[in-house]
Amino acid sequence: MTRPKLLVTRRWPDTVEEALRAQFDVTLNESDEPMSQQALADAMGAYDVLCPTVSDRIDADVIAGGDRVKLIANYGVGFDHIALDAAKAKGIAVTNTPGVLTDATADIALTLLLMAARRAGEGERELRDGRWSGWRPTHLIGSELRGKVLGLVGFGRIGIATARRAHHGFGMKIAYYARRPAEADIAAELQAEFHPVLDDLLGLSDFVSLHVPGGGDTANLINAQSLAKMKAGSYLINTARGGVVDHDALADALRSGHLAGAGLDVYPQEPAVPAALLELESAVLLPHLGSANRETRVAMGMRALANAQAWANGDELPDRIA
Ligand code: 8YV
Repeated sequence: MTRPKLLVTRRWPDTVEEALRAQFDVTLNESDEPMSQQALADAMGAYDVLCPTVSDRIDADVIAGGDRVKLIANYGVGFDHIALDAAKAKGIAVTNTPGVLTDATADIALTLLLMAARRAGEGERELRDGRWSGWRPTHLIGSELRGKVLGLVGFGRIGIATARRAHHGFGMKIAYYARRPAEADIAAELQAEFHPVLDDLLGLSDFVSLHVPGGGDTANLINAQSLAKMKAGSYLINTARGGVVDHDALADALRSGHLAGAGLDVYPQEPAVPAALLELESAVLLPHLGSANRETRVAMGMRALANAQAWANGDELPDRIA
């Protein structure tokens, strides 16, 4: 029996690649470079299943490139890089990998929050550059976390996991902005205050952490006006999508000192990083590490494989988003 042809656009952990090969006729992009838009479009006519990542733009032109792909099994939870409407119009199913990267991403949100609050990146740079002149009472003073308000913009799986770490681990107070209030048990566990108006949340938070999906609805949600509503001396953390933040406005807010710091893991045009931010000591900048631990990257691959298997068996897709 011929096995379905499956294309993996970037290398995945070895164990996942082996598991994929046991069931599919697998082609891997072995190069360190992402595939071109043309190569992705050509793949639409050559494979049954396409497994992209956040670094592939599966836009309407790519989807129009051929008629063979029946499933796009994304390796990741966010899917703003995939033109869902175009996929739907062609009857292509799309899946993602929810749940398995919640803890890893929340860990990185806390990493950024701690690094920004305690000026850890700035300190390490100073030390490595040989500029550290020794301990002194006023050197690289950061902010206490206990008792400070962490405002979460979006209160889904990752927002809640971030809030749990901050509240139970660091004694922070939790407030959140979302479309609807959280389940009563979660709100009670975290003593979390619901704010249906974003500006209200921004105005009372010492730290703001973004956990909304990317895409048109949230593009530049955090812009010059919203940054102006944030408390003087507060911090912005983003592990969601780069497009949610206007980075020029963020650089202005950091430069003027209105914001004390920012911690970013995602950027609008990755791997480009806005030049204005690179020059600012108060910006902690990570290269999209949200899900980057061994266990999580394997679990993401296994979840994409489970979706591909379900598709091959004609079963309901566990994580169908289109
Ligand atoms: C992943 C992410 O590493 O899952 C997501 O949406 O942003 C990441 O943390 C990446 O998307 C892999 O495709």
